[in-house]
Amino acid sequence: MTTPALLPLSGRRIPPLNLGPPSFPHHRATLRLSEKFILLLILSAFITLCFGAFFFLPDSSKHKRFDLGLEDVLIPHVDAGKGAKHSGIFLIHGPDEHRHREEEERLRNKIRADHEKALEEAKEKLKKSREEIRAEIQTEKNKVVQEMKIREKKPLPAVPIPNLIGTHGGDPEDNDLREKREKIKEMMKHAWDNYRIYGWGHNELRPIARKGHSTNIFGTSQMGATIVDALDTLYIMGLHDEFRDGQKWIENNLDFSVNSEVSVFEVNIRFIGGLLAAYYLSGEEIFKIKAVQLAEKLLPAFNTPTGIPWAMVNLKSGVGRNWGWASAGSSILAEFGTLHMEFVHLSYLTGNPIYYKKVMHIRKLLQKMDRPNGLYPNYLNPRTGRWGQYHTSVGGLGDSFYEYLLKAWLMSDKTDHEARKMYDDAVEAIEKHLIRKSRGGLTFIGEWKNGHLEKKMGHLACFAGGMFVLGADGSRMDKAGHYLELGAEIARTCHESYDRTALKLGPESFKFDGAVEAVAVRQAEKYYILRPEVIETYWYLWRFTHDPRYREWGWEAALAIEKYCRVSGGFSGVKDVYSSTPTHDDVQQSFFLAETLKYLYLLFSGDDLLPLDHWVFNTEAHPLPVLHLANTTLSRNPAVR
Ligand code: DMJ
Repeated sequence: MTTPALLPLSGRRIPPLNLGPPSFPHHRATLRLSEKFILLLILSAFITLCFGAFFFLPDSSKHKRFDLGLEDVLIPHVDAGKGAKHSGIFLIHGPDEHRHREEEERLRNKIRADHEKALEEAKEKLKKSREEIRAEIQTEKNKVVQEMKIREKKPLPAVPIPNLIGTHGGDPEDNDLREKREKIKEMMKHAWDNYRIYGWGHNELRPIARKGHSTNIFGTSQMGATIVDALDTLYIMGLHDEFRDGQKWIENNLDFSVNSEVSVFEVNIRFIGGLLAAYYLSGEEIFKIKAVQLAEKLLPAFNTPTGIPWAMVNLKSGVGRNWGWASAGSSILAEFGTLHMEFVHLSYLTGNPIYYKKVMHIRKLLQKMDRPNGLYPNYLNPRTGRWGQYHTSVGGLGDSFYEYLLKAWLMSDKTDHEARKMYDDAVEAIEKHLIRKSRGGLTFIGEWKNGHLEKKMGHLACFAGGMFVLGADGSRMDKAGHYLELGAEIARTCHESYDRTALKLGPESFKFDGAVEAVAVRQAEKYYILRPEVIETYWYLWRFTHDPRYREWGWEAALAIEKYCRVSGGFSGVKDVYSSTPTHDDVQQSFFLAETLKYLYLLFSGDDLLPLDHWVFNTEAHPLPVLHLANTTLSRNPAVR
C-alpha cells in the first residue's frame, strides 16, 4: 500500500491534536509541587498523631483491650457488678484485668514512641536541602517506574504455540550462493550499523545527513520503527548481538503512552507484525507484551459509526480521523483491509476475541456491499458505510487488502474458506477488468479510474506476481497452472521496468501507452525508494518454480542497490532511475531492512528457511506461523535460545 506520506496531499492537513500533558511529570513546576505536597503530608501525619494521642488514646475507665494480636479489638467495658453477660460483649474479671492493664500500658508506650519517631522524621526532612528532597522524590519516582516496568513484563497466560519449523538454516548449497547470501547480510549490517550510530531510537535514518528521520505515519514520537521492523531479519541472518541490542531498546524505551497520532495500518504492519514475528522466532515474551500493549492503543480507531477504522489514531487520547486527501473523509481499502493477520494472532495469543471480532466485522460489512464490476473501490466512508470514488487498484491504496484475503486462508491452515472465496472472486474481477497485455507482449495491471482503465502500473502492484503464485494452489477449478503463468508474466513485466532504466532499478510507476512500455513518463514517478515488491515477487517465483532466472534478476537488483543506493552512512533512495548520475533522497526506509534485504537473503537461501507451508509473511515481510490448530503444543517456543 502506498505510504500515505508519499502521496501528493490534496486537502489541507489538520495539525496533530495536542490533548493533554505528558504522562510523567518531569518539569520543574511539578517538582516544586511534589516537594510541597510531601512536606504537607509529613506535617499532617504529625498533627494526626498528636490528635490521636489526645483524643483517641484508650481510656481504661471506658475501654478494655482484649488482645494485641492481628485482630485487635477494643471491648466496651461493662460494670463487673452488674452481670456476667451482655449480648455480644465480653466481661473481664480477676487476673485478666491485670494483664489488660499491662497491655494498655504497652499500647500507650507504642503510640508515644511512634509519635516521637514521626516528630524526628519531620525535623530531619525540614533540615534537608531542596536538592536532597528533590533527589528523594526522584528516587521514589524511579521506584514507581521500575515497578510499572516489572508489572509490564509479567507474562501473558500460556497459549498453545504452533510448532515452529525452519526458524534457522537455509544454508546455500554452493559457494557462489553462499557468497551472495553473505553479501546481502553485509548490506544488512551496513544499514543497521549506521542506523545504530546515527539514528538510534528515531524511526528511520537520513544516511547522508547522518541523523534521524521520520514521517507523519509514525506520528511525532521516536518509536524506533527501524529497530522493530528489522528485528526478524536480524534474527534469521544470525545477527544475534544486533538483535539483542534491538530487544534491549524495546524493553527499555518503546513506550506507547505518547501523545502522538499514528497511521493504524503502518503501525499494525510494521510494529505489531514486527513484534509478533520477533516473538515467534525468539520466544522472548517482551515482544508479545509490547504487541498487545500497542494493539490496545489502536482499538479506539474502530469507534466509528460503521466499525471501519479511522486511518489515524492518537495513541494517548484515542481520537481518530482520516487522511485529508482521501476521497471525502474516506478510509482506505488497503489500510482497514490489512489488519486481519496480525489481529487474528493477537486474539490467538491473548485469548481475547476482541481483535478477531474487529477484523471479522470489517469483512462482513464488505461482503454485504455492492461492488461495481465485482471490484472493490479503494475508498470507503467510515461514517456512512458508502464507497467514496470508484477507483480500484492492485497497487497503492488497494494492494494488501487482496493479499490479506489469500493470507487469511493460508494462515488458518486453509480452513478460512470465506476468505479464500473473497480472494478468488476478487482476482477474477481483477483479471477481467484490470489485467491487460501491452502491444509488446507485457502483461500489466492497470488502475480503474472514473469508468476507464488507466494503463499505468505502480511498483507496489509488482507484489501481485508473488501473490498470484502463492494463491495458485487451491485456486478455483484448479487453475493453478494459469496463476503460476500469470505470476511469472507480472514478474517479467516488473523486471522489464527495472531493465529499461539507467540504474537497473525500477521507477515508482510506469506506463503502457503507444510506444511507451514499462517506462515512467512523468518526472514525479521516476524515483526508487528501496522498495521490496519486485524482489518479493522474484522470491515467491523462485520458491514455486526454482527457475534460476529469478535468482539472477534478484542479484541484478542487489548489485544495483549496492552500486547506486549505498552511501557511507547507510542506503538511500534515488530520485531518478533514468539518470546515470543518481541524486539521493537521503532516506533509509525501515522497510528496506524489514523486506527488501530479507527477501534477497531468502532468495539465496535454501527453502528450509521459513518454509511457506508453515509461515505466512505479512505485507511488511514479517513471518507469522500458520495456525495448524491440530498441531500445537503448550510448551514454550522451541526456538527459545
Ligand atoms: C511496505 O510498507 C509494505 O509492503 C506495504 O504493504 C506497502 N509498501 C511498503 C513498501 O513499499
